[in-house]
Amino acid sequence: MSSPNTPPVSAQDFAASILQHLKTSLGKDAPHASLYDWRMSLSLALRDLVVDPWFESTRRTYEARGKRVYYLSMEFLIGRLIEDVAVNLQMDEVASEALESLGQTYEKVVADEPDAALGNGGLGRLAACFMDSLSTLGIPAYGYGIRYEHGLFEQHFDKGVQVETAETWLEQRHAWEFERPEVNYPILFGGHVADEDGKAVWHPEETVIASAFDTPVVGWEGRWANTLRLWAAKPDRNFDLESFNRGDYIAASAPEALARTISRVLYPDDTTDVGKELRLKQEYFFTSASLQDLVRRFLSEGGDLKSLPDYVAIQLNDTHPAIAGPELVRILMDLHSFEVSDAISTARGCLAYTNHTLLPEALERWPEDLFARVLPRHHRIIQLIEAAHFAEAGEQVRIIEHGEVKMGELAFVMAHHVNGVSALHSELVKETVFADLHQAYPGRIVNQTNGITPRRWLYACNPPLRNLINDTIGTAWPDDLEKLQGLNAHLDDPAFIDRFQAAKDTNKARLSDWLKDRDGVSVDPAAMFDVQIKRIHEYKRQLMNLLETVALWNEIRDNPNGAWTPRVKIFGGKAAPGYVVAKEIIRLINDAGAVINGDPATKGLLQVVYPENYNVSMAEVLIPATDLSEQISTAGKEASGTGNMKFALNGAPTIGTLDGANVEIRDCVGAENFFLFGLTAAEVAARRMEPDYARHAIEASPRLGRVLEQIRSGVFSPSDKDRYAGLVDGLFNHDYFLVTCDFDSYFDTQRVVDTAFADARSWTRLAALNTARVGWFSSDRTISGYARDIWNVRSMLATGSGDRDVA
Ligand code: Z2T
Repeated sequence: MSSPNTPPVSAQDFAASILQHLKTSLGKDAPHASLYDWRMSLSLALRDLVVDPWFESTRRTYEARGKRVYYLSMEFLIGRLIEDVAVNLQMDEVASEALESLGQTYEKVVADEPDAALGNGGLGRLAACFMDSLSTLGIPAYGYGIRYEHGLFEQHFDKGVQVETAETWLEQRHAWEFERPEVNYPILFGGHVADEDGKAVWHPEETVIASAFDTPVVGWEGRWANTLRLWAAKPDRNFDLESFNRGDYIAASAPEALARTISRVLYPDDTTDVGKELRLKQEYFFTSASLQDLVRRFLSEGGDLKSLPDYVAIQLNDTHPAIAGPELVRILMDLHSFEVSDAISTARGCLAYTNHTLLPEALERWPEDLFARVLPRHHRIIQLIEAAHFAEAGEQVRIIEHGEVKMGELAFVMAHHVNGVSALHSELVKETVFADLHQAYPGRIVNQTNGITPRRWLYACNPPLRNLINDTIGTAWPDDLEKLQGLNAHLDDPAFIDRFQAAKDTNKARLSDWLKDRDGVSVDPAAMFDVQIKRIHEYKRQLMNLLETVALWNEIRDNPNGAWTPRVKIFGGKAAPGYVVAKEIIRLINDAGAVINGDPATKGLLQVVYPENYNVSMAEVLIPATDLSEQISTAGKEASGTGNMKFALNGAPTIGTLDGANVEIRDCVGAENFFLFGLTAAEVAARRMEPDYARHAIEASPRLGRVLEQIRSGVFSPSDKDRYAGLVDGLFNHDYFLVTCDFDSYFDTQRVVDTAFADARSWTRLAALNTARVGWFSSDRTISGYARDIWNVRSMLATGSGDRDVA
């Protein structure tokens, strides 16, 4: 049995509910229903079961009048929801049984759901995991974001080159949301600020309407459900009737189209932001709508805005919603007659800011003239905020400088707490980007190491391992993940290790079938599945992985009778469309893969696989099937990583650097159980000071030199021999991410991995040990930390054991 609790509905009743929806919601009878019809009916039948817990949670929240959390995020990378909702309601087996009884295949219906890809990568997926944990912990919370019409682009390979096409998830009805046509707020842009009777008055020029769509987010065992409220942009009047009556239909619909562009598409840049006006408008659009909504709710319950910080905790997911500071000050000053200093301190009492990167190109800055044109009132308010900050802390750090508005500094100054996302990252935040502000406001920077929801990232995506864990330590672990430590006592039990291996084998076979069906690619499930899946970025060093792959290829060819450990190197990930080097790296992986995979000399020993269009659903298939997790970023660059946690939890040991949360994962699993290599963050900084460090590293490594020469000379691009000359020259001349310096250490450590993997039993023990020891990385732990250290909010779920007492 895999469901710990009794499902709320029998398979028979649930099948009846599905049929009812097929009839009344889809207008079909069973013989004529398409896969889409079945999927919608199943989704709606599941959604019905969420509504009661959702109402109940909302009712109790209003009654309790306690503090609520508002999580403002430009991105929510949700993925599919059928399995997620079914699992949280213990309805997964019932749903499957009900569909079978209707002649349908549950897995097929589940796979028909498009991914809700309203995010780029880690930051957006973290927001989705946090929503799951907030509900599981029973913390009254709202997620606020944008209902993008087009999520993250779809990736195709055309002769190995990434090509992007629009993602269209909303072309079909989205089963999970409830439209709230009555929840509308005007969002104002542009115009000018006039001084009227000593008061600054904003006369905006443009209005766009933010309209709400709510998705219930149900937690574990349906005990609690919060709301994810996403805003869609609409014109403030439907169309220009005058033009319409004149017969100028195109002109009549122009303002409508313009307004709607604001929620049209997700910007596909992860850590490389660009100062585009539309992006600024998106940020202000959803932030202003969210603040107007929470202030209205607070006032409608009779609140006095002076006490807003006692009732409202607003978390800014990076600087994208940092305009919340000046916007809340504006609402308090311009609409509710607060004095400047009261407005600022009240706003600061509500706001906290999470930093997700140290990469300078990702720290948002807006040209001041653009900013002042789009948000003239906020431009003035930021000057007031800066003046108040100078008075408080001295004039060391400016918010507006060199004709730019610096959103990181703004968010920092307007937040009562600022947090990093791993222990190392939070220390580096104090030492680097915000060193001066840290001096000025000691104690403001805190750490909350990221986490992942174990419901999606183990329970739902890995049934064989879930069942083994249930059989071994019982079923209390999904919302108390440290219970996995109970597996430690079984690590030396051969029967347990056999079953762990069998679970991994099942997952590897499933991945093999998936690759065959989807891409026609055959892989050997007995080989080591070595996986690197994440956005393509120079700092994440997919290029180093590829160089190691080529070096290994050379080595096998030189020594064909060696005792090689067969490997399948699996890559997955998208590059930002404008990121030229990242796209070259993708092409090189595909080009090199084609040559290596076609080489009879290494067949069965080395294979490169790069499935198109990596997304959340693909991760759910790949991660449970992984033998080796690649976490090889340049130390000091990956703020945390969260994929690293998902792999370890699913029994994949890590090869990695001392970066981000890798450090804490290694602490949990034990240094002897982690394949560490490479320079530390401090050594990286020192090495960059040495002249010609890359050239020296290449000269010292004949193995690396040979690989670079092969790539440069066109071994993998015979029809276009110079294709990668620029990429290789880049490594010689400005290898900012130290691929060359860490290469030998990485290669050597991979050979240690080869040897370790060859001993199947001890490798499986290592894999199981990973699962047993990384329960700390549950996002329930992370959210409990935010609740206690930053938000000062409490769980609404009374439990006898006090397990879920988060504050
Ligand atoms: C993102 O996914 C991350 C950082 C960003 O900085 C932007 C995006 Cl879209 C602005 C990632 C980090 O790179 C990763 O290390 C971290 O685990 C993740 O955010 C969640 O904190």
